[in-house]
Amino acid sequence: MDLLTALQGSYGDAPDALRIDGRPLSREQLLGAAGAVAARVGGAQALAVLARPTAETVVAVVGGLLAGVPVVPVPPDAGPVERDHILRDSGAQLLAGGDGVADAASAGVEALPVDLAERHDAGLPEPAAERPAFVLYTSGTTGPPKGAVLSRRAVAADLDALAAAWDWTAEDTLAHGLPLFHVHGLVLGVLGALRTGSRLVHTGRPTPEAYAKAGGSLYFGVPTVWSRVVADEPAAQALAGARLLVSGSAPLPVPVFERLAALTGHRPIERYGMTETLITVSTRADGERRPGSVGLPLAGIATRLVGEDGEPVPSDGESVGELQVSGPTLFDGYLNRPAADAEVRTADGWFRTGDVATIGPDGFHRIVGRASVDLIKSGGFKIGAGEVEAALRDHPAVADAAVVGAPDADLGQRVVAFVVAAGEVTGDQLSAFVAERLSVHKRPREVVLVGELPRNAMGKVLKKRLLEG
Ligand code: MCA
Ligand code: AMP
Repeated sequence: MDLLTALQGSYGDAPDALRIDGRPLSREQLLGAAGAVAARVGGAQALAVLARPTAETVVAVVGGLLAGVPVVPVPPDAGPVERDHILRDSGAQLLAGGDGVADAASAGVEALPVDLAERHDAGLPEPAAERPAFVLYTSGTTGPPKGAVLSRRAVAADLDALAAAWDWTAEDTLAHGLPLFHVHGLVLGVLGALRTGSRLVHTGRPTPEAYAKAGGSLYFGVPTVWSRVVADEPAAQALAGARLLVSGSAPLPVPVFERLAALTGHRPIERYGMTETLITVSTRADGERRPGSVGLPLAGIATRLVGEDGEPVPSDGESVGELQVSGPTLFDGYLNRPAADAEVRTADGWFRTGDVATIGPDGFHRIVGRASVDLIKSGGFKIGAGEVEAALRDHPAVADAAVVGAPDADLGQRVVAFVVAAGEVTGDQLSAFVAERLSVHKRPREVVLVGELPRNAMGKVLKKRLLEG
């Protein structure tokens, strides 16, 4: 079946089937402009898209997908270190979006123009389901981000399973303002609308005021967004007319769940996933929505808990183990990184999430935490401590650095850097240095200058001790 079923079909000729940061777009416009992109990219190894939340970004992404060329979203605020890594690693020679020629020239690739007024019927056959749809860059504990290769089949399987779990249909209007370079905002938040045929309102930024005005029936947000929504009572109350509020990408604090339910009359859906597996576990539109729980595996997904000794952990709602998943939504592997790929797969073909969970006798899953302190979730963004530490060490006034995720009421966790200085430098300067080289959301929100870092006998930094202060 076609990946973009509803887009290709006859459904929906509204002039604002999509509204991206205020810009209306009909499906016919999207398909025509994307067809022109598809005609230009055909045969390319990959198409990088500087993924600002704009209609041009959506057109470029759909153009790549129509042509069967893997789409590589680049965070629009990525500094040269992160951007060049993504372009080099993915082999993308074409860059769409941003300031066109200027951005492409500074990145050393060719600019691919996107013109919303163009109309072209690419007339291309549907690419094979095994072809990669996306290469999505995701942070690991060490080193630069890895490119997760996601097939068209995996994306389609996940969207269909989510549509079934959430009763998501062409009658819905999906509203959100999440970034378009990750699974949440792009795969669910754009392709989900194009596959189900629902309308899409992208609010540009995920602010409470914008959500209140969006008129959605279905809303997506990361916990930071929901926590900001409940802090703005009128905005929260404006969501009472919606059908379903969905939270994901990080744990939704129970008080935020309860407050959202009280102010909107909707107990939010919580769902769990990863870039590498897409969304695998969720509560249901027609089922129980329990605070602190992500519910049941989606159709076609199997899960299990494994202890540190490699033995199965019982589903008693109390015993914790590493959550492992299998099913049709799993990625094909990390681009150019067979060793990293081998690390996350078990001998019998399951994916090791690195998340620690419990499963109740009723099958409900609870995510308890992460196995590694070196993966930080801040505002729903995954940030590898190692990548930020490496960026800090590139500063001439930094002798050593250790990065941790400290608890934060707004962001879930905030990036805190402990730095041993080798010269005159301030925390603000170091934070700005990271923001310029990597993405802005990876910058330390707090820098603590220390004389030395606590280490164990093996020389490993004792991060738990840093967190305890
Ligand atoms: C601040 N800014 C700076 C600097 N400091 N710019 C340059 N240098 C600096 N030092 C600017 C930023 O560019 C931005 O500008 C503005 O300040 C605010 O930035 P920031 O403070 O980082 O934003 P925030 O308000 O803290 O962001 C909260 C947020 C954001 C909006 C909730 O964290 C967010 O969008 N999260 C979504 C993450 C997500 O989608 N994750 C999905 C991963 P300007 O305003 O001009 O832009 S996929 C996934 O996890 C799986 C599959 C799943 O389960 O979904
Ligand atoms: P990413 O690599 O950005 O796709 O982030 C995936 C990670 O986000 C998972 O491994 C979890 O640690 C976390 N995550 C996603 N959804 C949830 C959720 N509903 N509750 C808790 N953690 C979540």
